[in-house]
Amino acid sequence: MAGTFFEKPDPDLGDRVPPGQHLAKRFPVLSCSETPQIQTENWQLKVWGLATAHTFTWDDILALPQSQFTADFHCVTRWSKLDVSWTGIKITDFMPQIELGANVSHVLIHCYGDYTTNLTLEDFVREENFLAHTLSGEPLPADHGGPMRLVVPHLYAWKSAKWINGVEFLDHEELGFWEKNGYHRRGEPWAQERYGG
Ligand SMILES: Nc1nc2c(c(=O)[nH]1)N[C@H]1C(S)=C(S)[C@@H](COP(=O)(O)O)O[C@H]1N2
Ligand SMILES: [Mo]
Repeated sequence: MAGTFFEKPDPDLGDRVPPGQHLAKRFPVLSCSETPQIQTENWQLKVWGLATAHTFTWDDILALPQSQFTADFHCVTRWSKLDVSWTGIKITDFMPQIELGANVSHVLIHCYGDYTTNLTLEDFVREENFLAHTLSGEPLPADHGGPMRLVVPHLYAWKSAKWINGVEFLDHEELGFWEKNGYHRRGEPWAQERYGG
């Protein structure tokens, strides 16, 4: 099994692979629920909480600047996938569309299928974070979070919420699905922030 799906990192890539991780040969699918089927014409992204409530449609989001990304992807179950290529919208290009209230310090990301995950505002609003609708030049497959997912490359991949449909702005931390179930509140792979904390 291990030999078929995973390999030890090449020494040349050693500095790209966080401690305790193996390289996945393909791109595994990891979901804790069935894959929801969402048509882009019905898709919505809502923001609420300490921000002026607003609903973005697919066309609203696609009208924002598009960027290409190459990002490494680290799952806490110990596989990593290097150089995944995506197209989408930078969070730093999305945020100017939102009227934030005072004292926002955290976000809770919501998804079709009810998955949630939490981030500090600082971890959410980073240059390298994005909303992805395209994977390797093809429309993002539903199993990988299509039509739209969040990608947060600097944290374990459970923060990269598939089927995103909401961002709730908060002045305190509220834990998401895995974080309530014993995973780390932040999940930084180089520090192996896997559980607790
Ligand atoms: N909505 C939702 N997002 C999710 C998950 C999930 O179960 N539901 N799983 C997370 C986990 S644990 C990982 S490793 C990645 C897996 O993404 P992939 O299936 O595209 O590899 O998605 C994350 N985002
Ligand atoms: Mo994961």
